[in-house]
Amino acid sequence: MEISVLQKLRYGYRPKLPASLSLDTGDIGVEYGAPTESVSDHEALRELFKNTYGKPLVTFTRGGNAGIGQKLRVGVILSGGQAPGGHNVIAGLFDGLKKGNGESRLYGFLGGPSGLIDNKTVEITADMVDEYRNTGGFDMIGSGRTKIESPEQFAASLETAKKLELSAVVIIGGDDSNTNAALLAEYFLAHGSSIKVIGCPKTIDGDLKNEFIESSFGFDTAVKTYSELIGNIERDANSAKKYWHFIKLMGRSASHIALECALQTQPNICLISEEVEAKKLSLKQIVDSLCDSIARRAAGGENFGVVLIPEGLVEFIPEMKTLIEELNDIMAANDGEFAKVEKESYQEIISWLARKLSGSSESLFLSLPAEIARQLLADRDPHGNVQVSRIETEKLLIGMVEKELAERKQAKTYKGKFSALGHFFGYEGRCAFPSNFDADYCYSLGFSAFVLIASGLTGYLSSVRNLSAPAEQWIAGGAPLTMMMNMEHRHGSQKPVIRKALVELEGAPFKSFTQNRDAWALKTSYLFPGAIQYFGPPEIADITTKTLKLEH
Ligand code: FBP
Repeated sequence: MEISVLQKLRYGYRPKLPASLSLDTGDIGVEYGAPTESVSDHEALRELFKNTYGKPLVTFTRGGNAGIGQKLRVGVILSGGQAPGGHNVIAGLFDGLKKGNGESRLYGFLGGPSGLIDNKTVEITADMVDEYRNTGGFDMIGSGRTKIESPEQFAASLETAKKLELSAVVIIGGDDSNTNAALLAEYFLAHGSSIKVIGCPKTIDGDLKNEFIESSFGFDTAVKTYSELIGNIERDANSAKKYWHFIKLMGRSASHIALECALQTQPNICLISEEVEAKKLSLKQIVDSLCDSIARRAAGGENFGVVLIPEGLVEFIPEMKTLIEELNDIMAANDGEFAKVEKESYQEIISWLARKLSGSSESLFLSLPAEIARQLLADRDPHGNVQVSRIETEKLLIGMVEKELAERKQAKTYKGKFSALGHFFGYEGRCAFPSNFDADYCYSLGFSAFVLIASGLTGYLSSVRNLSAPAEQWIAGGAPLTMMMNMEHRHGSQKPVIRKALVELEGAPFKSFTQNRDAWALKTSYLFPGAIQYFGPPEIADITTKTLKLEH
């Protein structure tokens, strides 16, 4: 197979490990902390996770570990959206297993969690790992979004794991997939099986985060990739001085990606969904405020600019949120009926829906451009989420801003020129070659997952902390999955889930942004971060995100 020069050079990159994991495996010791509690709903979760609730935190230190040299058979799953570094988690896990005992084996479940349910596996060999070291993508074994949900799916998962005589299953995924990991760990124990389940925190969205998981992997590379592109667009905007660029950025719910990109590139405007929700801003208020900024720049002769829009914005605008919730319920409750009308003309769908929506949602739905209304009706993902990556919020806002500015022109309150272009940066960032940070972090997470398994632990998320320090000073260990959980209302009932970490309006990254945003809105202050540097001095090649630095 032909490979690029960069790929060849990246094969030779040796990921850095925390000092505790660089020891001879026999010298890696395990230190146990105090028992833990869930985020909230302690009683309900203690009841649901009778065998796995409340385990202690774990840190690896110099010491000894009786189980480390045992022969292990482990299965690994890549779950959910791609994130740069997934292959390195597998490489770290593989190298750890082989270092512990050369006869240990690693199996990859093909196509995500469905590979476990349907027993679709491949043995991961040394040659295979070498072909994917330090590369982006999940193509080594593929990924998928199947949720292990029904009793039959849980039973089939256990049966596969037993058939393969596995010692453990490692699930590399986001909050939903790791909720599944917690449930699976509990299920295995409750059904008398000693097969362990360990999670690894993945998602470019950056919303699987807490005291023990400082960042999910992939966020670093994705935001650097988007920031390079935004910087290039800013330079183009500042050269041509004729377009407003409206850029939607991936990140299903949380605005971490948009916020980090704003800190890296200093655009004129960056909307933050969490702030929109907290201030209960309506679509009209958002559009008015965008127009005010555009008009202020126009008054200074600057008829160009850059606006960043988080992908999940629509779900945080109160009236849109209500509309989406109503649509979710209608679609779930009228599955068959909806499928029938779906085939009819768009007008028929609208009048069918209009009969079911509340008065205010109906008028909002009818006021939306047909294309956006259609996108709101697209299939939900297996976890019941609206597929926000498919909703063209950037186009919705451009259309509404154009209309509002035209009205202001007529009223002679605005004299500028407005020509806008829409962009969506999402899939471009999910499979990039992992930055040195993600390459190191992922390798460490995989290696740490091996130590957790060898130490006989289950229901843990591999944890590597102190990430804003050099890799040797990172702290490796594990955090019990139940300590990240609470009960939430999902599809009509209370479900145990890992709490999503949204942007904190009291947090340092958001505060740093609000201190500067008024200046950036008026005066062109763009920063051009350029491409990810894979080689070179550590201050540029090993740099981490501003979010991580500000939070720690
Ligand atoms: P995960 O939460 O599974 O990591 O996926 C995140 C994400 O990349 C979101 O940013 C985006 O909304 C979604 O996946 C897109 O999903 P899909 O790959 O199914 O189109």
